Amino acid sequence: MSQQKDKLYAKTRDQVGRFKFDDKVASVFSDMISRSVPSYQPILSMLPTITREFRQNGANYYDLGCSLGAGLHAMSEGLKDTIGLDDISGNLIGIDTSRAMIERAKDYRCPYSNLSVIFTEANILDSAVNNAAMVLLNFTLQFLPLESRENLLGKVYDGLNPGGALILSEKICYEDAATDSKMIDIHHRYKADQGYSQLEISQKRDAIENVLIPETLETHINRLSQVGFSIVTPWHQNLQFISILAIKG
Ligand code: GEK
Repeated sequence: MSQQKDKLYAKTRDQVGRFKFDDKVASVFSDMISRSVPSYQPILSMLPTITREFRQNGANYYDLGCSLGAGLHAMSEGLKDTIGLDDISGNLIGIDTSRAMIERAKDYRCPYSNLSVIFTEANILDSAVNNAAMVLLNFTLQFLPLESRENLLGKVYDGLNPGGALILSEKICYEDAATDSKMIDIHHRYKADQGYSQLEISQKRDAIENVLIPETLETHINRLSQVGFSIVTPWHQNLQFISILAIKG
C-alpha cells in the first residue's frame, strides 16, 4: 500500500483527540515518523550492520511495535549473504497492536528464501519472546504504561539467547527543566524545517501528550542493567532521540 504525505494536523481542529495508530496514521506513517524523528532513518540504516554482529543461525528476530515493518526489513538485510558471509536462516517476527499497521506490513514480500516473516496483530505485553538473536523496540516502549516497562524488558532478556542483543530506541526527557525545554524547542524547529506548520506542530503535541511518556536516559540504562543485560550503552543520539544497545552476556 502506498504511503501519503502527512497532513493529518494541517487543519484547525475544535478538539484535538488522543493520538491513535489508526488507519489515517498508518496511511502516512513513513512520512510522519521520518519528518518527526531525526534519528529514525539513521537508526534503520545502521540496523543491517548491527544485525550482522548478532546473528545466529535459525534464531528469531523480533520487531516489537513494528508499525509498517521497516525495522524488520532492515534486519533482514543483515541476514542475507553480504561481505562474504553465508546466508543465515531465521524467523522475522513483527508484532503490533494496530490492525491498520499490520494489514499494511503484511504486504511485504521478503526477497530472501532463507528467512520466514510473520506479522502478528497483538499486544507485545502478552506476546512470547523466545530463541531470539535480536529484539528491536524502535520507539515503542515510550507508548507503554510506565508500570509495564520493566516486566516487558525482563521478558525480552529471558527470551534472548546468550550473546543476543536488544536495540531500544526512545525519545527521552531530561531531569533539568531548562535542558528539557530547550531540547523541545530545537525539536520543534527541526519539525518546522521539515515543512510542518506551527499549527501542525502544536496540534500533534497536544494529541501525543500523555500517550508518549518519555523517561530519562539514566532511567533506561539503570532498568536495562537491573533486568540483567551485561553491556548497556547508547550507540546513537540525535536531539532527544536515542538508541541503546543492550547485550545479554
Ligand atoms: C518502526 N518500530 O517503524 N503492543 C504492540 N504494539 C504497540 C503497543 C503494544 N502494547 N503499543 C504501541 N504499539 C516502528 C515505529 S511507532 C513509533 C514504532 C512512533 C505500537 C503502535 O501501534 C505503533 O505502531 C508503534 O508501537 C509505535 O521502526 O509512532 O513514534
